[in-house]
Amino acid sequence: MSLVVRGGIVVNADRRFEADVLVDAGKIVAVGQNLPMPTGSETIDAGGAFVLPGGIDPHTHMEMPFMGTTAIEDFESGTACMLAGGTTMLVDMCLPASQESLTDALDHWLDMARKAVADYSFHVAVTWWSDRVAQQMAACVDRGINSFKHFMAYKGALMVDDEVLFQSFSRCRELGALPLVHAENGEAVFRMQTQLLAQGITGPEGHALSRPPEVEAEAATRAIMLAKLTGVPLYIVHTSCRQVHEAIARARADGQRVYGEPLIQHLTLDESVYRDVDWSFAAARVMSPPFRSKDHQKSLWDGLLAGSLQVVATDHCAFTIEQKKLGLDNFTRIPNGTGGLEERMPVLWDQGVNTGRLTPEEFVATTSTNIARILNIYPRKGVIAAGADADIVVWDPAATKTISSSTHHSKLDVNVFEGMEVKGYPAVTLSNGRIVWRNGSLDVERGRGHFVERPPMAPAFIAQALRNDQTRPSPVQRQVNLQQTP
Ligand code: DUC
Ligand code: ZN
Ligand code: ZN
Ligand code: ZN
Repeated sequence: MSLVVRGGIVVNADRRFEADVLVDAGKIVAVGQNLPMPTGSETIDAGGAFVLPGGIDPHTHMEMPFMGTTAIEDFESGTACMLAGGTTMLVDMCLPASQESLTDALDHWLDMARKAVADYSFHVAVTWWSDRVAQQMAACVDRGINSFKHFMAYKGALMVDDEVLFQSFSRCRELGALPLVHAENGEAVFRMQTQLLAQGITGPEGHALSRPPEVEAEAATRAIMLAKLTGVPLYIVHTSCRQVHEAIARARADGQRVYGEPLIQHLTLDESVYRDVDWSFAAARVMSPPFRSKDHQKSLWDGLLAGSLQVVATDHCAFTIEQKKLGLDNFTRIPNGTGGLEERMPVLWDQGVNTGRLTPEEFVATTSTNIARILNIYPRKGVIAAGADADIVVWDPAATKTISSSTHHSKLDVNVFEGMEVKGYPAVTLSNGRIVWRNGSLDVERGRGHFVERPPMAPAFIAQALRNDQTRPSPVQRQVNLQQTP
């Protein structure tokens, strides 16, 4: 069915302009003024509101088994709640069980995601190394996966050592895939947890004390150097502190493609939550990395403006208060994770655009376009243009809302943004050309989401590698060159 969004101001990452948007069969077919309307097409009157490309949240954990329990948001509830907040695609973390093959895990995640109501893709985690893993990574790439995740924390569970990082990064380079890291030094975290427990610190305040910015900075810097040695770009998930932002900025200034992803939670909530007298309030906010001080927050906002940080995500990993109670007498057992899928865009608009910290174009870049480019799905996603998927948000900058767990669409029984008043909210969301959110209500269809295949990024990587080889040989290449010099 065709449909036209009329009378809005289209905002893309590069510019904004008045235009109508014509949609047919799930795609945008034309963008312009006075478009001829096919007979029988439906009209959405944007009434001067902004018309944005649907958001992409590149970091979620639906139904993930973790820390002795399983995250409760599933692919149906997660993709539904995100549509209410203007996000039309998520990229979830596919986590192989111990020794499970990567492709079996991918099958398992594809199966779980069949009930999704909007589009999705996966990063696949590499948590140990063998020749078979190298083969399985290639098989994943053949199936539309172009990114692999590495946990440098969670000792005894998911944590990888430098051998795995070096081998997997090298393999990513061969395959044209992007390595992602959760950057925290898991050994240091484990030692500090042990010390804190020995001192009798068992509550949520211990969580933040055991994971200071230095553990994140150490791991991020190590990953950046390993990415340089192996000649591969790098994406650092949930960049939460000044030190990591500065390491990324330095690496970029030095010619490395390194990307940083602050979470909406880290941009707007601070470490004081862990000192709350209410255990449940504090535990509900336990995630890794923990929330930081205002100084770190400022650095993250500055990075979004400067372009040294590119993407705002959520790491949506939902645990109820009952699940959090697994760590009632030991903070190291509180399942790590918070929600934000539905709130990411409204909170970023309110705290970013309304405050003048971001322009609407920068908002679009950091919620959609940049990650579409980084993950090689642009311009299918991330832009309002003919040929793109019709994932569109009519954004009403005057709409107000008070965020609450009593009205959100997530399965969570808490909301870390509880009570926050935001101005700027989706009036209408389209997913693949279908109206899924309008007048404050969802109209979704189980199973209507598609798996979005992401092709490998080899051509760009090779171009980058050649440029590097001509101008600034990698350390290994430099050695080879020296040996060849007569
Ligand atoms: N951090 C979280 O808080 N939850 C899921 C995994 C992670 O790294
Ligand atoms: Zn499995
Ligand atoms: Zn993580
Ligand atoms: Zn995560």
